[in-house]
Amino acid sequence: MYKMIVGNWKMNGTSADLEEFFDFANDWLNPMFDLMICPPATLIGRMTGTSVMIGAQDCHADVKGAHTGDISAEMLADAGATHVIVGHSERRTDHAETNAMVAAKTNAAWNAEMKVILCIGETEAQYRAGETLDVLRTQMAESIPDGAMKTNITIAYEPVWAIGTGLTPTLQEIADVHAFIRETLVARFGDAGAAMPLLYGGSVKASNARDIFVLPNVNGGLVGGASLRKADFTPICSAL
Ligand code: G2H
Repeated sequence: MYKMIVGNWKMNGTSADLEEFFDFANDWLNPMFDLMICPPATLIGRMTGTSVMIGAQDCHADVKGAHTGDISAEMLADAGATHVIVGHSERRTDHAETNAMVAAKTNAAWNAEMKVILCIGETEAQYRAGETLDVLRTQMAESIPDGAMKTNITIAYEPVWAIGTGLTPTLQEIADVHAFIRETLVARFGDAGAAMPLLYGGSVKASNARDIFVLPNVNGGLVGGASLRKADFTPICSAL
């Protein structure tokens, strides 16, 4: 099964941190899996020319225009990123991003010939109310555009209540949710849905990575906090 680990640095990292990362990244470069880092946009240009894949953390839905502080997919591609995360729950919360906006960003990324890592996940209240599958079904229906296939999209399941909290669903819950996501993708996209990579994200750490990564339909992890330090990230990469 295809395997990948994506480190999402969020709003962390300076050029000094990147130098430190490259000092030890060679330890993990393993032809058996793809390793991607999504640094802050300020560092994308500094990552080019290495064997680590480069992802951005967000893009605007427009190609250009009066959007102070925003960055288009075309600009991210021009800087050297091949992938972009869209729909991360922190974007949905901090910037009120809707499923429709996530779909528009996905199309913008595809138009710029970038690949998308599209995040879905339920809040703690939705989890407690037993609404997880309904929430995910709606998010997938409304935020994944027609035309999705393994060469242009990866779906990341990130329960919002597990992000940065140290909490994770049980292994059975992760397996069940990933099976549901797969089933839903296959129902809509057929063989293309069966082939799309699925990542788990939310408090992935050394102590749980190996157990999560062997679950069916889990092609790897989207790792936030634990991707920032060698001592935390190395065992996660070794677990794949
Ligand atoms: C979820 C994840 C990375 P963390 O956001 O996207 O973060 O691993 O810190 O929970």
